[in-house]
Amino acid sequence: MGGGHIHHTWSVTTDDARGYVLQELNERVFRDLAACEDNLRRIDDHFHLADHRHGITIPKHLRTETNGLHVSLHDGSTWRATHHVDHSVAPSKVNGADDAWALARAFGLFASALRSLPGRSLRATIPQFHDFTWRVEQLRDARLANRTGRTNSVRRELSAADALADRLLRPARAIADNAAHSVHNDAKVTNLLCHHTSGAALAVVDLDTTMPGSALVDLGELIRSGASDRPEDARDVGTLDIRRPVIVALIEGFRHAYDFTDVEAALIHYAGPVLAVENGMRFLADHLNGDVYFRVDRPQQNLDRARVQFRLATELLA
Ligand code: GN1
Ligand code: MG
Repeated sequence: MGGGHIHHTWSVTTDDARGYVLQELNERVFRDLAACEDNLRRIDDHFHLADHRHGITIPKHLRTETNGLHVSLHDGSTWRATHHVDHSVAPSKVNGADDAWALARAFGLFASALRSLPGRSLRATIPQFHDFTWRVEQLRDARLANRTGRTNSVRRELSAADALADRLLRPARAIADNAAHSVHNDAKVTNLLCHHTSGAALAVVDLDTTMPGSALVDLGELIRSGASDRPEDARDVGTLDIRRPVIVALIEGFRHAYDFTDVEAALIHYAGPVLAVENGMRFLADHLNGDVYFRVDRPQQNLDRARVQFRLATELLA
């Protein structure tokens, strides 16, 4: 199954017609697999053992004989599997305002459900994952290191990143400072499974970054991934527009299921731009570093991804 930039994913059907999703995990990105596994077990229990219903679910993980969720092979690779969610497909984009409302509500329900997760907080699986200032520093380091000699060719994108980051530094800090629960942290629209005919949201996937964070980050990811109907790596970025009714519906759908505090509500306007710029800086840094983090199919792909994010942020702030 294509789509994800980090793990490798296969759809598997056994001879007795049972469906599974099998993943080889990327341990360069997820270095603390024990933290991932610990979190995932608790999240899986919360959604599959809890007697109350959350209105949204996650795929059920297969357990090993020792109740583990991962299996490491002799070659050092690590794998896990979930049951296939019946009748589901992953959306490639948001089709319109009604669709947007329902997809955002699903992530709102997910974040709401995590509020009642029993016990201690989830562990941080990737430290500083949404630390905006750190992402600014990583981009600066990548530019100075100039490992692939690409720095000169992306001067324009670097100044766009600088200007946008300056403008968003304070709201980004405010979003992080008000984080109070665990959230998904990678709530892009393609991390949902929907019913193949009705389009209804069925399950949230890609749970490795589910850890403490801000629900505004989830809303921001939804906005930056759903605002346009063009792909994340679109090449003709000058013609990329955002769909205001879709954005309104994303906000309303999320809020229908998740109660923001007043402080958070005042920051909603910044969620989309902050997450667009954060992702843009990460894509651009990876382009400068030689595409070592996000999987690419072609040499300029991370640069195109970065340009799309900066364009989206500019449009969202206009
Ligand atoms: C990655 O794994 P995937 O493709 O769902 C990334 C997210 C980015 C996203 C951009 C662990 O998500 O943070 O927002 O790409 N995940 C990780 O599309 O870095
Ligand atoms: Mg994914």
